[in-house]
Amino acid sequence: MKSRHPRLGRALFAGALAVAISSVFAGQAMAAKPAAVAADASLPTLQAVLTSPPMVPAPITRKTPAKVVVDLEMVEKEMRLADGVTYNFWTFGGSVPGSFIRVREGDTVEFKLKNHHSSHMPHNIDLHAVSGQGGGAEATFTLPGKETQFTFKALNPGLYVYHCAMAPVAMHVANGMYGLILVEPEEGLEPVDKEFYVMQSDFYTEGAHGEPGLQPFSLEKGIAENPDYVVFNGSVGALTGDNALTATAGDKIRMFVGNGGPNMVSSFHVIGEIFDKVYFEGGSKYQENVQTTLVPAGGSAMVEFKVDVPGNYVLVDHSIFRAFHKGALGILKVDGKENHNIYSGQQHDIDYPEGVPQGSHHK
Ligand SMILES: [Cu+2]
Repeated sequence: MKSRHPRLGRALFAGALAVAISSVFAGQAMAAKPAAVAADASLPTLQAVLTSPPMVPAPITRKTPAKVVVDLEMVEKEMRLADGVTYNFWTFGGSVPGSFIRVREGDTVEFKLKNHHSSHMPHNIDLHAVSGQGGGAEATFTLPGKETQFTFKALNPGLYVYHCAMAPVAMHVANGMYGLILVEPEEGLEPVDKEFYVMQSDFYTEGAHGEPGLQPFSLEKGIAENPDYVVFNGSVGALTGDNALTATAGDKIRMFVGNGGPNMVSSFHVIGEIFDKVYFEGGSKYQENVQTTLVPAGGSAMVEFKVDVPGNYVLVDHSIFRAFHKGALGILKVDGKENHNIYSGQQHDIDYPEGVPQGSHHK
């Protein structure tokens, strides 16, 4: 282990990081393995296209593995959390959630993690798509102004969360350090008309929900699991109004849904739609005809549905106070042609004769 790690850890985090280092960094493997690097030399090298939410990189059309280079920069920045409310977010790629990464099963991923010079904290990354100690966390301990690198083979297809795993881990996650990486199966995913990146998370501020100004992180509320904000894509209204997702009746939609937590489990639901397929927990199997799917903290789901008729479809966490009082609400605005055989809209609103109320036998 390099001596700069514990020295910096004590300076910034006192005991917390020191404990993490002694437990997590113990047994850290040495750097590059020449044999693995030689094997990679035969693969074509591609630069990963990264996207900010709600955008998703284009589907992979390759039929063979590649060496994919990911360049991801961690940036600490003040951004909007709600109207009149800002927060010092810690980000992967300058957005919350972080940049979406898309690779193919069997790819060799050369991961370069940068920590912007303006950062105050060291960060790292644990990708749930990685088979290896810490998911890459030890290999990517990155000081401000530094770049670290490790390489992994994407062995398992699926939709995976990544997050910072620097102590205190919960604080780094609470500040916005998570995102999604999709490892497409070798055969690819079924073509759809629109793909979206939606990630839920919870925020803990010293002020109550809506209290204006720059709101500091509340460790006490985080420990108590009592969020002031539960949001999609990093802020209240990130997916409403001018930011609403859009589609046209007849479109087949795929949403890559993640949950960064740090605490809340999401009961993900789209009001007015039924998921034709849910690849639950981001895995390879799907369930059909699903109303609400659970997305655990640190987990994901891929939901697919055809929008049949126009309307505003509302993405919510169906733990419903969160939707209407804490921010977990987004809109999928669908235009196009009505089909009154599928949905009529209101057919009448009339008076009816008064009588004995229904259920009057219930005493
Ligand atoms: Cu971090």
